[in-house]
Amino acid sequence: MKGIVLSILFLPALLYPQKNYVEILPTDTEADIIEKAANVVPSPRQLRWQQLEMTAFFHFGINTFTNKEWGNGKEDITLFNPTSLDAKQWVQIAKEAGFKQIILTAKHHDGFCLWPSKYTDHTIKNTPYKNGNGDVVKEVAEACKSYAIGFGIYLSPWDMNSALYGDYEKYNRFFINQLTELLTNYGKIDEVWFDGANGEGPNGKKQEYNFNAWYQTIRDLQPSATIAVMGPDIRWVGTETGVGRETEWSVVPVEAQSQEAIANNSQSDVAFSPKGDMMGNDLGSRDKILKAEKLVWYPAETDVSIRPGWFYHPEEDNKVKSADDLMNIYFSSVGRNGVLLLNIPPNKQGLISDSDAKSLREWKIKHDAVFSHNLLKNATASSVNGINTSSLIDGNFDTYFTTINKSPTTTIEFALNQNSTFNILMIQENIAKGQRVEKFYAEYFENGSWIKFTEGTTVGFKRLLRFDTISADKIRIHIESSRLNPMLSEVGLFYQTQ
Ligand code: FUL
Ligand code: CA
Repeated sequence: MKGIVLSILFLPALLYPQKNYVEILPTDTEADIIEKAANVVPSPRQLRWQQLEMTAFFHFGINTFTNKEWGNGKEDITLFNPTSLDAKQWVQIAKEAGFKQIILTAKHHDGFCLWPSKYTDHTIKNTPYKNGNGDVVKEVAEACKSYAIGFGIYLSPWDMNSALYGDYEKYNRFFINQLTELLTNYGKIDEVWFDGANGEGPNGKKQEYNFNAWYQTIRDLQPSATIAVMGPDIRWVGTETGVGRETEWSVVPVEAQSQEAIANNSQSDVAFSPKGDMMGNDLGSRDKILKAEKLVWYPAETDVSIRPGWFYHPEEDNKVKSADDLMNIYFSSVGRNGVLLLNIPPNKQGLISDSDAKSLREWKIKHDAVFSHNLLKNATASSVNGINTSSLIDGNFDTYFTTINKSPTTTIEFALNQNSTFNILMIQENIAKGQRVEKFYAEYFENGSWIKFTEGTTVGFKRLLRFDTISADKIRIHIESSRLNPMLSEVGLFYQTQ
């Protein structure tokens, strides 16, 4: 009898082991579905990636020399001749600005390969660069290793140069061969980025991609690499402006992973911007997940270029985003539960231009001036129904607060040891255990009463909110709604002077 009671008690834990996906059954009640959603967690590779917060893109290739955004596969590749390429300079600038991983366009839609691929002549070996002995993938991979930051590759599924494009068997084999070269000859690869753009090849034919075989190749050769955009691990946020959603769920119905949907939403012609259906305001609310058949952990990557174009164009030297622009982008990407992927395109010399480096340096100084001083650091945290409340301000992501009896609501009060001035609130959920918070607001104490100063919906890995400057010595955060008990890693209060 006792045994039966025990197994009934432990049944929910057995039913919902924490994985990065979960099936919804027709018999599941609303409460079952919420509980399942609350227990979907990132895979180890997804968790590592989310914790990077900021990754950088290097768009570099034949377009850099033809001054185009998209080539057509017919360009004269002998134009490719960077005079003073220095991959260490690229990586050093990115690292000093706070980026933890970079992704290089090994091949863009024009089909030109930055490495000497054996499977086509349209490569760096047939250019004057280093008399045909150059390999930019190798140079960047080695620079990343020496600066100890992650390295990823962008390999365009669409290849406007390949004569095989349009032949299902031959092109997929060719693509896997190229992928294999990149995944075996350059050490550890941390991310593989497949673009959604998919048009016609040189013979006017469209190609069907054997994505599952490509994914299998990556899992076999580089099991810890995340596969982004046209891939199962990382979702394109749906814009290319650096702006993510205010409500950003990393747990979404599996339909969000549909390759067809991603391709339809991406550019099929350079004159068109992404169509943006992926920018629906709500991908993962209760309304959406209650209708789903399967839920997956599929977090948002927010990509944007530091310049108007993805490739370097000299006429854009005075259109580089300023430190303030980059700060805004930080808030609208990382601050909205996304990972920022900022493109910094090297120029024709093979260097990051001074204007880009300057903006990045200035932004980093601003960023650190704000975020190195958490005004709650020495505060006293309390909560009537909280457990581990002090772990909210210990500067350690892995230690976290939660509620007793799995309560989905709570109030946490922070008493500062002096009156302080602030205009930014940060909240982080311990996503290793799931994403749960659905609604919250914050108040400060003044003249005997509590006054609301900000509110939000989802939190996720990181939520940053800006508001008019306040001076107070007490604040509190109300979690109004959560899927099961909230699990919060860190809370911060910061002040940006200008
Ligand atoms: C798009 C491409 O067409 C752009 O050229 C760029 O590479 C961007 C990151 O993705 O779909
Ligand atoms: Ca903590």
